[in-house]
Amino acid sequence: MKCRICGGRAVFHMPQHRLALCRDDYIAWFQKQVERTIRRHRMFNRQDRVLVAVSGGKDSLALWDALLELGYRASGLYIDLGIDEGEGYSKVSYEKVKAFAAERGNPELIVVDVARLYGLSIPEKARQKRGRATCSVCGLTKRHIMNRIAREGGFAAVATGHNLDDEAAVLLMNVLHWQTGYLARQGPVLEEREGLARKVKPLYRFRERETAAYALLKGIDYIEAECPFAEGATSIFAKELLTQLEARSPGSLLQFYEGFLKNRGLFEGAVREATETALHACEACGQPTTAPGRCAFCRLWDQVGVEVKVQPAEVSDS
Ligand code: Q46
Ligand code: ZN
Repeated sequence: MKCRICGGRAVFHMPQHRLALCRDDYIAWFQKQVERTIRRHRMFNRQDRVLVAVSGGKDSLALWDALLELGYRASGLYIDLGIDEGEGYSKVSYEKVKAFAAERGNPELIVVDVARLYGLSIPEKARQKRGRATCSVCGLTKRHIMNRIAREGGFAAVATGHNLDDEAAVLLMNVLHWQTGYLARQGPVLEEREGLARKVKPLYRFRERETAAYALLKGIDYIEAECPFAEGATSIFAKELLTQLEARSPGSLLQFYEGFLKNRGLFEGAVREATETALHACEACGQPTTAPGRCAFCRLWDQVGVEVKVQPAEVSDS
C-alpha cells in the first residue's frame, strides 16, 4: 500500500478515513489533527500553561509529545498511586515518564506521591476501606489531585489522553443506563466552574490503535501493561463490542461520538441541572463539593484541616 501523500511505502492504514500513510506523513497528520481538535473546541492557546496528566501509557505520552512538538506550554503531572501489583506497575510507569521527559530536555514534570502525601498507597487505602473498589478510591483521589495542582499552579486546563475508544465506551455505557446526568457532563471540554479546573481531551477523535501507532512511530517508550486493577472492567467489554462494530462498519465509532456531541442539546435539562447545582467549598481542603461539609476526598482520606500545599516540581529529573 502506498502513502496517500508522498507515494512512499505506507506503514499505517486507517480504513475509517480511507487513508494510508508512511511514517513521517502519519506523524505529521496526527499532530495536525491534534491541532485541529484543540482549535475547533477552543481548548487552549499557545500562551496558556496546560497540565497533561501522564500515566506512562501510550495515550498520555503521545498527547504530551504532540503538544510539545506543536509548541504548547505543556507540563506533565504524574500521580504515583503506589501500585506494586502487576510487577511494580507504578514504579515502571514512573520510570517511563521520567525517561520521556529526560529525552525531551526535561519539560516541567510535577510528581505527586499519594503514599508520601496521605500516608497510604491507593491499594492500601482500598484495603483499609473494605468493600470500596480500588478504582473508585483511585479515581476520586486522582481527580482531587489533578484539580488541586491545576488550580494552585495556575494552569489553564488539565489535558488527558482519553481516545475515541475510551470515550465511545463511556458513552455506550451511559446510554445503556440512560445516565442523563453523566451524559450532560460528557464531552471533549469540561468548562471551568467554581473551583473546578477546565478539563480537555485533545485525542478524543483518535482510535486507540492510532495513538499506539503514533507512540511507536515516534519511538516513545511507554508501559504496555494495563493497570492490574483495570482487568474485567465493564468499559473493557464495551470497547470490545465497539471494536467489532467498527470492524464491520469503519467510521461508526466516530459517527456515534460526534453524533452525540451534535445532539447534546437533547439533554439540555440535565446539562442545566449539572451546571447549576450549587457547589460549596469543602471545610477541610477548600475544593468544590456538591454537599456542604467535607468533600468525598477528605471523607475518604480522613482529612480534617486545610491541606499542606504540594510543592510543584518536587521531582523533575531525579
Ligand atoms: S489506574 Fe486507578 Fe485506573 Fe488502575 S486503579 Fe483503576 S482507576 S485501573 S484509569
Ligand atoms: Zn476536601
